[in-house]
Amino acid sequence: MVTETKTKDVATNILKQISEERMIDTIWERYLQQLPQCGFGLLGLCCKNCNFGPCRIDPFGEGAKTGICGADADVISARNLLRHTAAGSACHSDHGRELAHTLLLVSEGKTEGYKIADKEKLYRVAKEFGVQIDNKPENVIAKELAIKMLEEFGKQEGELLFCRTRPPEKQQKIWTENKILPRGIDREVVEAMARTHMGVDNDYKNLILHTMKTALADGWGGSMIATEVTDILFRTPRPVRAKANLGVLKEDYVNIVVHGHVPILSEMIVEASLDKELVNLAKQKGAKGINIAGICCTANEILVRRGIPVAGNMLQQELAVATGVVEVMVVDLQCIMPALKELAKCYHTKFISTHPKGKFEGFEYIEFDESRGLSIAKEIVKIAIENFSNRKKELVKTVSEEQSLIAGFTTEYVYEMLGGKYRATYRPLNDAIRDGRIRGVAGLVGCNNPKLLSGYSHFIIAKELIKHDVLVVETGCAAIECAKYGLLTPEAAFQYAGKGLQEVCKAVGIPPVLHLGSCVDNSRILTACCAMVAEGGIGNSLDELPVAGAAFEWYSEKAIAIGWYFVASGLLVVFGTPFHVSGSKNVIKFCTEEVEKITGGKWVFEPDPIKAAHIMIEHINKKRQLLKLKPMMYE
Ligand code: BF8
Ligand code: SF4
Repeated sequence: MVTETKTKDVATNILKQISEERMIDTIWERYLQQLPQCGFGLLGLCCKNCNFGPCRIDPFGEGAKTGICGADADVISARNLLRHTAAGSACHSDHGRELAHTLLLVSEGKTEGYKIADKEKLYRVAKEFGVQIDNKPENVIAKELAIKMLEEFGKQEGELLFCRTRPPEKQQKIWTENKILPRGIDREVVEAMARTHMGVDNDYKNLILHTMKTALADGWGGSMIATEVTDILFRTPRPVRAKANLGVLKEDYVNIVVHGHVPILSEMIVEASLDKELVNLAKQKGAKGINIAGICCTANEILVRRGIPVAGNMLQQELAVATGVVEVMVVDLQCIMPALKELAKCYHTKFISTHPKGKFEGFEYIEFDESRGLSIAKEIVKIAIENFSNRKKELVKTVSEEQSLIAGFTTEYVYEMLGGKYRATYRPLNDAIRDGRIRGVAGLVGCNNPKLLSGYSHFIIAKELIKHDVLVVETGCAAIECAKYGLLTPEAAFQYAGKGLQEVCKAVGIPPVLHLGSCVDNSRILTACCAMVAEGGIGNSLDELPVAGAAFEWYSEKAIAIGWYFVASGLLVVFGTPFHVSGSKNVIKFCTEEVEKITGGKWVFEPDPIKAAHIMIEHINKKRQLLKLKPMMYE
């Protein structure tokens, strides 16, 4: 079957074509095979929550208007929405829990290969958590912090700490008044599941309020913990040069692709690949060395901290294997397509899963364990080296596309970069916005989806935003996508940015599109927004800031959770395709209009990327007007 990717990424299109010639289906064929997709599913009007059902609502004709229990379109779609959000929040938060647990093990000396890499951050976050740090050894502080963080997951009463220490007062007040300030991370997810059981919560607005509470537990809870602990264990990123796209996979190297999300594994694989003995062994086998490349967000984690090349984003996972030069693809959790197992039948690549929570039929399983982290990583690297000679020459098809980029911008680094290390401040950024050099800031995050342009929309939107002097910050697969088109370079400012943004980028030497990390690092966007509010002059709360966000090509439930915590925090969020609730006019109205009266944020669903960019620009303009900021300098 001949299918189109709709992206302009040359590497993707070449390897897609190669796969087709080899009669190997990729996500694009499988997507076509599903068309037309089920209308009830798309509209959110299908319910399988009990064995009276499955039930479905007829949105247009004379068919049923309620399920067997009497649940109508509003209740069914809102329940589905809450379940999706709970799954997304759970995924991020469970990742955060793993990091906090690793911090605990490190503090107890029970790990191999890990250490506290960012002491300054350890002390800062420990203080924030109320850990007394005077005269205490570092490992004791780390232990107390890890325990307090782990308690955030299991808290039964009270409030999530970061929801009190970080956001502006107004957001805290809104959450308290509407009873959506999360208590414990796990508690909100469990409650989401309980509320969506038949016969519990039957008020769609109440269900959506809990949707926001569950999402807030992700953004200001699980994800924020994940980011902070990752920085503590593996150091806070600083701008670093690197390369992205499938061309980073080199024929003359032993290639290991790390795929998934939790850097506990990928960091150790990188560490192991530096081992002299293993490098020599690779050379003995005829390779020039060992090349690690990432896919998905674990790629972003090791990119922003170590400058490790990114092979690609989610949609490129199968294509990486199609180069025929991947000796090992080692995976942990999230966004790893079960389809990979089919590739194992064709290519020499060894697929290794490592996590008890994420097993794959057809993959080799090597359980990862922090107490032997480095040893296990070395074992995996060795398997890759041994597999180098098993390449099937006739299937080798590397591509040349690799693009330079700079990644590794953080909330902290923006302070230094703009204000100088000794006068850390957001003042220059706020001034640039106030004076009309920069219109505002937009967050472009999330996935790539064959339903839209397989990632290309991120480039279109980012280009349009920077042209209108909007500084863009990115995470996840959106960031990898824009990297491929060169937007993550300082030179991109001269090519694409408006005059005002260009001036700022030139003065500071930054790209117009800043890569902030993985999807859990969307928490960095929250904290950067808080820093902008704290600096003053461009809004006294998050909902007043001239900022907007999009996860235009979202596919994942995690993206729904991300979008909701931004909306609940007062921001406008654009999705290219709506989440599956369109069968309920009331739910759609609540998400796209009424919620704004509660949180100041709202959803927009817009399938045209240029229109999506202009919705964000208009929103930023509206906020500028409300703040009575100066007109844009060059308009
Ligand atoms: O967590 S952007 S496709 S890889 S879900 Fe997955 Fe989406 Fe990529 Fe990262 Ni995020
Ligand atoms: Fe049908 Fe209600 Fe059961 Fe859902 S909960 S399957 S709508 S009877």
